[in-house]
Amino acid sequence: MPPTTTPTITAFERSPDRGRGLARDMRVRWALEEVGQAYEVRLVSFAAMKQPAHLALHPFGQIPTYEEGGLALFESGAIVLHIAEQHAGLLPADANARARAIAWMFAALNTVEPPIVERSMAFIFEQDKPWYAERQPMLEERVHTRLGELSKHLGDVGDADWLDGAFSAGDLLMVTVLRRLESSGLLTQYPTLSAYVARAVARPAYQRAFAAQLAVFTGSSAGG
Ligand code: GTB
Repeated sequence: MPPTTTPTITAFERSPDRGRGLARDMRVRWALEEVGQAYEVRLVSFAAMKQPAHLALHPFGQIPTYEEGGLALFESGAIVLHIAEQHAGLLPADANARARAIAWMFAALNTVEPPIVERSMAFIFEQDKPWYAERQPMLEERVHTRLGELSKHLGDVGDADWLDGAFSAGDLLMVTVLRRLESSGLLTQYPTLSAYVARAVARPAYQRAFAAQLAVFTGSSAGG
């Protein structure tokens, strides 16, 4: 059942990605747009995220959070799953297809995202370390392994548009994960995956969500 009160999510007051839609509120905004659920956004600073009021919502002091009526949630995957369960459009009605779509949600966050994040964390924080030159090719190889497997899956299911039948919350999460590679150039080596991401980001709901988070950045830039 859709909520009776308008949900409120949290997002960075000033995102380090400069409005490129890479912070994890993007996936929540996108899910809400896909199902046509209006929402409000409370912007938080890095300092506010570590204060008791925010820690009461998010034990790790991060964004995004989601509040709706008496419910407060953290973890973008759990939030997207909650939205998908409340509304039609992001999970199939058939029980088996639904279970498979949820498996793709976990695959995005648990199997594909970790090597991507580990590679980018090393790129950002370890470039000056003596082990970086030796470690980075290994981290990159782990990303390639997952990209190759994912590309093969999409190709093997008959050049499918989406991971398993209709667009689902699994695709939504997977695309937000893959987008984290945009600036690395790694994705361009996989035309099937590049086309998959392009198809997803062309969706009107994605475009609305992207514009909304970009407006936060451009708005705050103009003001500050
Ligand atoms: N597992 C949690 C979830 O999925 O919700 C992870 C949440 C998380 O990592 N939140 C980050 C955060 O609040 C923002 S999204 N960080 C502040 C902190 O930990 O103090 C991660 C993120 C940040 C910036 C970029 N970027 O600039 O490109 C990309 C992704």
